[in-house]
Amino acid sequence: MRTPRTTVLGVFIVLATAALADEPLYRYEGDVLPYPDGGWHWGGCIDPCSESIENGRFVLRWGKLGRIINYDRVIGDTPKEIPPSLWIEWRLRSNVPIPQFADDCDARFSINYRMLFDVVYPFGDAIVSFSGDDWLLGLALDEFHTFRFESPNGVNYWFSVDGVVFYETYGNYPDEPFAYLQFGGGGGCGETRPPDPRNEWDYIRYGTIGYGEEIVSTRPPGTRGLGDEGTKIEGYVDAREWPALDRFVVHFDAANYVYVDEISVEVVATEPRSDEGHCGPLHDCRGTERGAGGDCYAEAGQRAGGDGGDRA
Ligand SMILES: [Ca+2]
Repeated sequence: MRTPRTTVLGVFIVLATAALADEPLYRYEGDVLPYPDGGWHWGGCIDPCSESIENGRFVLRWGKLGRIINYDRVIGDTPKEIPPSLWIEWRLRSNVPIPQFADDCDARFSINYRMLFDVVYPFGDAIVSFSGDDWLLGLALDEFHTFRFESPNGVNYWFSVDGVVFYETYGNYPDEPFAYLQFGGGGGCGETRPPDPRNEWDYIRYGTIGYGEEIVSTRPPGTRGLGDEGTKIEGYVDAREWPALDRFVVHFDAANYVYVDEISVEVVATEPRSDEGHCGPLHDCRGTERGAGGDCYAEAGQRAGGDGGDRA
């Protein structure tokens, strides 16, 4: 006797166009101290400040008294060595909330690259630009967030947090044959300073911005491969088998360390399926592989109102 179950029969649509594959020039993964092993200059952490490596993360603690700590690293010091474009990405967790009347006393990140120089101030729940005119508030406190800087030309640049650009501007300093970055922190200040302020750096990476790398293959839930560029592919999704629809593997023709751009995924719920072994009332697909059965697959797409893509 079958046990009735209710799941969702859906259509999984992937629109794949271009993807970024950014070549890393340097990766600090938080598994050694930034100084002397990570290639940074000493940051000035002395008792009661402490440095440690915990679970692949570089952890800074300040004890009762905050003290500004800064680690510097040279990116390039001749025109030839300075990358033509630059991205920097870092993953940080802090338990220090932003205070009401200050915007610069927790973590910090500085970048000097060609015609730009700037500083941003991340907190555990916010990030603020040097001028204080740009910010992003309301981040989940004491959770990791991914911060990213990008400059395609050494003049224009922007910062984002978890993919959201909060600050975009341009530099107008002389074009220097020297580039460096700096990270550190101050351990918080004011009434919001926790008893044990802590900054955890999971990684800091930088490299040049790449464009147009090919997506070689992917297997989103229920689909049969990747269609031509810009085409939609559709598949069959069973909620019991794919509880995490936002996680699947994408293969590129070159290393991609940072993020995928312009892949959109749309999952359209169509109707509940009430009996294991049937694709709802559409088609009996027992004995076929999920997502590979041509008829069942096609009918599911039609019922969902999909445009059909390049289905066989
Ligand atoms: Ca790490």
